[in-house]
Amino acid sequence: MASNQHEFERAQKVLVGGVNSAVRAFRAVGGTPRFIARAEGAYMWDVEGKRYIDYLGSWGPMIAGHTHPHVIQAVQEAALRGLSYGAPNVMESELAERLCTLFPQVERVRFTSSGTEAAMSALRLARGYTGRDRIIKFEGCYHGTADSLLVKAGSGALAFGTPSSAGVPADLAQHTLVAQFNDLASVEALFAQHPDSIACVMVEPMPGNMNLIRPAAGFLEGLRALCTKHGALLIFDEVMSGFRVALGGAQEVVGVTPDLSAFGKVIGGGMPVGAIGGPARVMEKMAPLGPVYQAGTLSGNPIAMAAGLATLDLISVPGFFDTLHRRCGQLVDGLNAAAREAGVVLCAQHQGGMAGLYLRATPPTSFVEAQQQDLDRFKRFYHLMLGEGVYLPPSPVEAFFFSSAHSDQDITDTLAAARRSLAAVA
Ligand code: KE4
Repeated sequence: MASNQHEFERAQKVLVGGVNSAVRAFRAVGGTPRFIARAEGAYMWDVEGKRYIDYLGSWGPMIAGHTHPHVIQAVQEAALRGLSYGAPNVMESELAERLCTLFPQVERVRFTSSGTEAAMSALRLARGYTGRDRIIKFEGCYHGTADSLLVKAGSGALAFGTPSSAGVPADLAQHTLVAQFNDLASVEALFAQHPDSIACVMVEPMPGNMNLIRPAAGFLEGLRALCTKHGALLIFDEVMSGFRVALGGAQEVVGVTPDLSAFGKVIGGGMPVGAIGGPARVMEKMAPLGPVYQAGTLSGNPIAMAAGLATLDLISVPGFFDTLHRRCGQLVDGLNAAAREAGVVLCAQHQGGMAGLYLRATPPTSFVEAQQQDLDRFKRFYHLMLGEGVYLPPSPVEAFFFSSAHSDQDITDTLAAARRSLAAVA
């Protein structure tokens, strides 16, 4: 009989930490990662045969649930036409056309194989377009693992207490200026200190990597005005929030238009896809038209394009996000009610199919507040829920994800599990 523990011990002999992405190692919650054997709809099963209601959703992509027939059929049909060409195929144009329709300021797209590549390439493009070296990012925001962006980063880097990674040369990191999310004055100060030398401001417009934090009224609008005033590009990293908080991402929710957008996760439907989008005048600085080099063997991979197109088919149905937001709200309202009933300091909030659960009295509005949680109680709550068959992201600084595959019964079962778990940690 296979066991998670056995598979974890086996994996650690050949994979660093037993994983291929640091956050999967359960370091923030302790215990043994679950080795997933299969997933379907709203569920995953581990190698021991235990079923979990999945609120990880592969960290965002699985907005229509696992193995949706429309996506699987598209992938199977594409696979029979070949797995990779290394040459243009029409599905790349189809998916790019969808992005240009959904995001009016996006006139040109470049696909990559990950969100990291998308953010990294957007950063290089901003530097190449402006001729400037410095960038502004926000403490706790995560944009993947490009060197310049692993400075006071969120997600696993934050969870493990290594927000600024080893191995990033100081003379590179010095060009990364760090501001505070929802603190416009901290951004103004950096522009004042470094006139005419900041290429871009890169931000998660609705962060999910220090857990879900809502932009304060006027904050993103202020970033837009500062970038326009100082000739810097405003880059929205919508790898997580895009096609997740709304079909048009956080920029649709807040009504602020960036210069460049980075996408990922949902637009691959579970397959490796990232994308950069923006006006032709900026994007065409990128190779082969311009001097900013960018390339990738599997960029625009036909299987990934097919999965992304099929997923966009599903989430573009009128009313999809209204329903997703309403039903995720039922879960969130239930969690808040359960915490009140149990007398446990826990709260939750959501936007579309992206949600945050916090071991504190109110949702955090800043990086500092996001750290002010009862981490010990979170660990206990996490493992109790896992034991109840509810799979949440294994970190207090990660958002969780609701899909169209989650049923009313799943919500009922999740809330029952939460009430039992809260009673045990009260
Ligand atoms: P990837 O390289 O992991 O596809 O994308 C990096 C990235 C960029 N921008 C944002 C806003 C992101 O959230 C991410 C990746 N998110 C993490 C979860 N917090 C992925 C999970 C992991 O690292 O395994």
